[in-house]
This record gives sequence, C-alpha cells and structure tokens, in this order.
Amino acid sequence: MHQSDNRPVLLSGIQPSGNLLIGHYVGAMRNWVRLQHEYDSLFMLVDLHAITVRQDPEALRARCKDFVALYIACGIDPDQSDIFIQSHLPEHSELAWVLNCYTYMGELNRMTQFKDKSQRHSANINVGLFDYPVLMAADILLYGTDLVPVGHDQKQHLELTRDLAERFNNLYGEVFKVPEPFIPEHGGRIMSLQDPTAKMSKSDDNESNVIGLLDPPNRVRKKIRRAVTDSDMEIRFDPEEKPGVSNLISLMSAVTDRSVAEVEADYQGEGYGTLKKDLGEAMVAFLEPIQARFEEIRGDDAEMTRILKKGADRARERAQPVMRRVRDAVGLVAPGS
Ligand code: ATP
Ligand code: LTN
Repeated sequence: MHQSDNRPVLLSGIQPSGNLLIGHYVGAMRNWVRLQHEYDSLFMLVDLHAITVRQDPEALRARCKDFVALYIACGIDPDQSDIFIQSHLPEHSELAWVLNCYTYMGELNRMTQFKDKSQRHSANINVGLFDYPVLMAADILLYGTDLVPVGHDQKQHLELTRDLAERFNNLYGEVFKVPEPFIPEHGGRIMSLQDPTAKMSKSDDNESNVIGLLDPPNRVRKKIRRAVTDSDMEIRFDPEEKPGVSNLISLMSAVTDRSVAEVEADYQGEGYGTLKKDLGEAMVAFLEPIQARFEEIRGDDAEMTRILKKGADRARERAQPVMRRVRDAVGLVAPGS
C-alpha cells in the first residue's frame, strides 16, 4: 500500500535514449533507491526529452519499457513509488509552454548541455534541444517537488528551475514549490573508461567507454581490464591528477558500498592489475541480480502495464491542482466557467 502522504515529494527522471549505464546508477538511481521511502517519490521516463535527438520509433518504445524494468530491477519499489512515462501526462507539455513565456533566450543560451549537444548533433539543432531545460523545469514544478536527485551535470538545469519558480511566484504568489537538488559529491561522477576526462554517457558511440547495466559478465571484465589508468602506480583518489584510477575507485566504492576512502585504504600498496581484476568481479557480482530481476520483470507485460497505469494515475492526481493554479494565475479562462 502507498503510505498516506505528508512526506515531502521527490522526483527524478532519465531519458530513454541509449542504454542505462553504471554511471546513471551511481549518479542518480542509487540515491533514488536510498531516498524513496523517506519521500513521496515519482520516477519518470522522459520520452519527450529523448525525442530532442532523432530516435527510431520502435526502438524508443521498447527502450522505455526496458528502462522501467531496470528502475525496478535496481531497487525502485513500484508499490511504494510511482513510475510513469512523461508523455502519458499532457500537463508536462502544457506547463512547459507556460514557462517558456517566463524564460529568457539568454538563460537558455548559457546552458552547457545545450552547447555540448548542439556540437554533437550539429545537423539537428532543433528548438526542442534549446527548450529542453524548460520542459525539465515543468516536470519538476508540476508536482510540488521538494527534492531532485540527479547527477552533477544537471546542476545548471536545477538552478534554472529554481529561478523560474521564484520568478513566477514573485509575480503571482506561491504557485510553485522551489525544489532542492540532491547531487552526490565524492565519487558520484562516473567517467568514460577510455577517456576519463569525459563523463560516461549513453550517447557515446564507443562501447569500450561504458558499462551497461545489462552487459554480459565477460564484456564487463574485459572493458574494466582495458580501462585507461596512468603511468605511476599509486592507487589514490585524485580526479584532477589521476582521473582513470579515481574513476575505478569511484566504481569500486559504488558497487561494494564502501566509501572512497575505504577503497583507497584497502588497496594501499597494490597494483592497478589487482584493482581492475577485483573491480571486474565486484561489478559482475553487482550486476548479476539486477540482470536476473530485469529478465523476470520485463517478461511480465501485464504487470508492467499495471505499474505504468498506476504511476500515471497518481501523477495526474497531483499535477492537476498545480496546473489549475497556474492557469488561474496567468489569466486563462477555466473550462466551463
Ligand atoms: P545522453 O548521453 O543520452 O544525453 P546521459 O548519459 O547524459 O544521456 P541522462 O539521461 O542525461 O544520461 O542522465 C540521467 C541521469 O544520470 C541524470 O541524473 C544524470 O545527471 C546522471 N548521469 C548521467 N551520466 C552520469 C555519469 N557519467 N556519472 C554520474 N551521473 C550521471
Ligand atoms: N534532463 C535530465 C532528465 C530529466 C529530469 C527531469 C531529471 C528530465 N526531467 C526532471 C530530474 C527531474 C537528464 O538527466 N538529462
């Protein structure tokens, strides 16, 4: 049963593009799992965000379902938390439009993700890509969200969300809750295995850079064995000077639930070979139960449909009163009045 809710609201989401990676687990989903019971929690598949980049329609549909099953396999309890697909609630697009009218071009021009993505997709710099942070602000403000657990790269988007909420509230009174980000600091940013100065990302074309949550054991071991380190032999967490080794330490810390300092201490005087071999085994042991649960859940279509319907129904219950306040604030005529 759902606990009756005076709890604060937690909300987060991931774009169903590419494959879900260990980076997403460490930067975002691990905190979702940890925090879900203290909060009234909502977890989305942000499919409208995903179409800012060209997607194959059938693959996108299948991937959305895969991601739902992976959320659950990683430890989200669908009876306690609500899991839903963003596009199932037209309120997201509606609020994004309203917020567009309160967002300045200059604010969106400064967004580093927009700059990165327009470089990477230079043949398709569409308005959706530019407007992406406003849709994200709508996702968050629609639910009176208190806390948004995301990775470090989303910090700037959260700041914009807070600015928009405050701007709107200054004009119209307390329409929106101003949300707080929840971003892991030490060891929470997972980097590419071959280029540890770049973040591990699901839109990376090079398979050797990433560890997928559904990667088979031997592929995981091999990628870790080949990960870039550095020439001195010291196992020390120092992302500036030693990005490759620090990344392996972060991963080891995450999958064995030890602090970065504990991992450093445990590998004092050891070589990189030992760290890589142990990390390979620890990663495989960590992924095995997730992959087994994934197969079970993904195969049960009726259960997936039930979970997504319940999630969307509960999300709608919460979004509608907020949307009514917004329409009223800006002067839209209520239907039937
Ligand atoms: P894409 O490459 O398709 O733009 P992405 O790999 O950056 O996607 P997102 O869907 O943008 O992934 O991110 C989902 C969540 O995972 C966000 O909270 C993001 O901050 C977090 N995240 C993404 N990559 C990492 C990473 N390498 N380390 C830690 N957290 C990450
Ligand atoms: N932009 C986010 C995904 C996202 C999101 C959200 C995260 C869309 N809407 C609302 C938290 C809350 C990203 O990770 N790329």
